[in-house]
Amino acid sequence: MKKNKRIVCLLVLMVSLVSCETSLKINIEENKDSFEFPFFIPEDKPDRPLSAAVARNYDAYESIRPEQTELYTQFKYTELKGFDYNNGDGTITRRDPSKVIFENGKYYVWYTYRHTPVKPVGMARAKEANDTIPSSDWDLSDIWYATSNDGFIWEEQGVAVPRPPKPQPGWRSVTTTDILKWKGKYYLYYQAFMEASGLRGDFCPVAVSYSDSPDGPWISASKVVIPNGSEGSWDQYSIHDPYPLVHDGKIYLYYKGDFDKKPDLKPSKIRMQGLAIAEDPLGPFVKHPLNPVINSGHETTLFPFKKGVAAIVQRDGQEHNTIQYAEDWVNFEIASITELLPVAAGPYIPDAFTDTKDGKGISWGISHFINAGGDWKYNHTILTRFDCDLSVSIHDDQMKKHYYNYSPEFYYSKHGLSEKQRARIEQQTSNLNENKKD
Ligand code: AAL
Repeated sequence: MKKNKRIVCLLVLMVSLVSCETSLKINIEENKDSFEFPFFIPEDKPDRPLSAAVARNYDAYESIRPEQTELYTQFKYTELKGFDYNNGDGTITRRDPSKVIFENGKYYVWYTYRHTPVKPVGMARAKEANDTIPSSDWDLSDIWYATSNDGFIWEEQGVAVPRPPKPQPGWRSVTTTDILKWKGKYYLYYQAFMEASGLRGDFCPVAVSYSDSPDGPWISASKVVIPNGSEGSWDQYSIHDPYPLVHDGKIYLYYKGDFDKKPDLKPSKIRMQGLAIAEDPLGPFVKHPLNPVINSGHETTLFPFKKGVAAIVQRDGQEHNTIQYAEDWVNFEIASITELLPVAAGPYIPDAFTDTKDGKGISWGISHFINAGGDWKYNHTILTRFDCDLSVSIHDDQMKKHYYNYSPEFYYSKHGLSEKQRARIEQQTSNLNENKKD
């Protein structure tokens, strides 16, 4: 009896499946035009079944086409003139540039400057570092600055913020600075190391110096202005890449945290970005309760855009190689995906400090290339210029292409298999042949 029941149920199921498929076929046949996706893609999201991918094209992006998206761009790079690196022997580094500002008829940029008698020994050998031997590329550094009339040829002006004497914050190294102009005064925020980077990790808080002129003299506030988080919190060790903008009558300072360190994973840490807000440049800065606010990226690079703020998110994390946007300056969404993004970019942002409600975007700035000589034994970083079209004021089609045609040589020389990978593949092949013989 049970067997007959099962047969009957199976028969009923098959009949209903066939009729459902038939009705679907009839439905599509009768309404073929509406089911087939149209050749000319509808401007607005059509009221019809859409795949997740096509629905996302309408819901998540400004335009179906990246080339028509204001917050999409390619990036172009130009070698800077005016900076000497001792033939790349690792004793001089310039890196992690600030935003670029325009004052007194010229451009200004500040950056980490290391000039040590020897090249860095590396963070893993931080125990060997001393007053003249740097651990990392940014150990034993000061904040220097340069000026330019065109953004391509720079004149180095010298030190802006030197390392202060012990035990002041930054006595070991002051690095990775950024500039704020607020009520006619200038503020340089920077990482303030009190131990050689790598001894415990890349651990530091943020300190600040201020001046009446971009040419200094700079007075240290002699205090930590953005402290490390409480024990067990995501930013308990690293407050990196301080990046101030002005919004809503306040100072919105974005920064990076390195956390979740798991030595068995490569890389061992993840990096995300947080936000701290103050009404006074010397603090107190209140960290946003939704921190971290950007789930990827490495150095912070943001700019006011229309009502909100945009971010160049590069190097680390699930959403690296994206440009993101937050209309509320807190909740970021991906605006576009791109490549060859500038690393540690300091854009020229004319409306960075104007508390604008209609940000115009950016078209160039200074970024850096780490391990510029291609040999970690002589590790040093150089500054470079980048150009792009993330500006509502320009429309440069050459920046809106979406395909880089890399040469075969680029793939083979820079992205070939390692010996270990070749050995694994050869082993797989021989296993396959062995199995065939059996
Ligand atoms: C940079 C920045 C911070 C880190 C180190 C120097 O790219 O993220 O400044 O501490 O690397």
